[in-house]
Amino acid sequence: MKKIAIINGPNLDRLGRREPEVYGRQTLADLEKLLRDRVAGAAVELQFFQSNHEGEIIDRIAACADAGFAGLVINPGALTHTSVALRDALAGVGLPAVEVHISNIYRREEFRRHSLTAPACAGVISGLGFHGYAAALDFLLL
Ligand code: CA2
Repeated sequence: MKKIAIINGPNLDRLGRREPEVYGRQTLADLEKLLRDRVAGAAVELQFFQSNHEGEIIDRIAACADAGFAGLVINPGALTHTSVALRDALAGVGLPAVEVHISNIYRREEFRRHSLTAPACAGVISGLGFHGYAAALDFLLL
């Protein structure tokens, strides 16, 4: 059984409730259903985690490594642009991670165009909405 964590950072619990023109109308519960349906019948266990707290996300990444997870799909939210601590956590665990952004961070404000966490990830998908999470999951299951 391959275990994959889907980690969402600050404010992503508000998905579908505000800024639908940027992030769409679907909620995190919709994302969970989409991904669970995608792996239905496969020997894959998905664990979903969202937190608005940097330290909790860092603790969860370490816990995933200790628990033998095969990889992480992570949307670090705004921590993408600010958190050396999160980058260090991703780099330190040695688990393959794919960074996902719902919006295309390269066509938005200047401060969103740089990711501190991306260099600690296998790759980045940005701007494809929920499809990005599905593609990231597919990659980790290859
Ligand atoms: O495009 C993405 O997925 C982001 O990671 C989303 C972050 C943003 O800070 C990044 O630059 C790009 C923000 C998530 C906030 O999500 C909300 C969703 C609905 C309503 C309010 C916030």
